[in-house]
Amino acid sequence: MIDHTGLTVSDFAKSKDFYAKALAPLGYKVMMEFTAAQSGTTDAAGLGDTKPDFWMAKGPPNSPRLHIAFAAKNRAAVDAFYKAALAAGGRDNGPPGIRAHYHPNYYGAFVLDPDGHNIEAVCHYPVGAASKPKAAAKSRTASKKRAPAKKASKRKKR
Ligand SMILES: N[C@@H](CCC(=O)N[C@@H](CS)C(=O)NCC(=O)O)C(=O)O
Repeated sequence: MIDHTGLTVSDFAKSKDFYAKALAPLGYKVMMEFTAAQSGTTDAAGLGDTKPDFWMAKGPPNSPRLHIAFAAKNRAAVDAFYKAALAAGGRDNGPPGIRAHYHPNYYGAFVLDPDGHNIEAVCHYPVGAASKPKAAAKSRTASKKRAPAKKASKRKKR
């Protein structure tokens, strides 16, 4: 399980503004920020919902570009991300819609950030099942048969 991740950006102020606006529809905001003097390395900012799990730092942009996908609670949030990201200066890399080659309920949108990093918002839930992870998981694994659960072996008490 990933706790937090990050990327490097060439224009820190520009990218911070881009991500703050693009990710707002997904519930993200800038939660922490350090100057180079404070961190001892470089300017950095952490965005998140309840904790800063997505970081950006000023520096030569990662090459080749990174791909980072953010979870959206429903398809409307994916649409809103796409609109906000383009309005914030992102470049279109795939409008909101189903990508059935991933799975039948994979609804995503793709935008390139100011450095060309491929940023996505994705909702895995079927329509009407938003915010119900169990329903989404069921829809993703419906075709897979489960192996019968093994009985727990009884341990002798000492
Ligand atoms: N333009 C494509 C973008 C698809 C895309 O970027 N998919 C991701 C995986 S979900 C990917 O291939 N990332 C690799 C990369 O960006 O190099 C679309 O709209 O479907």
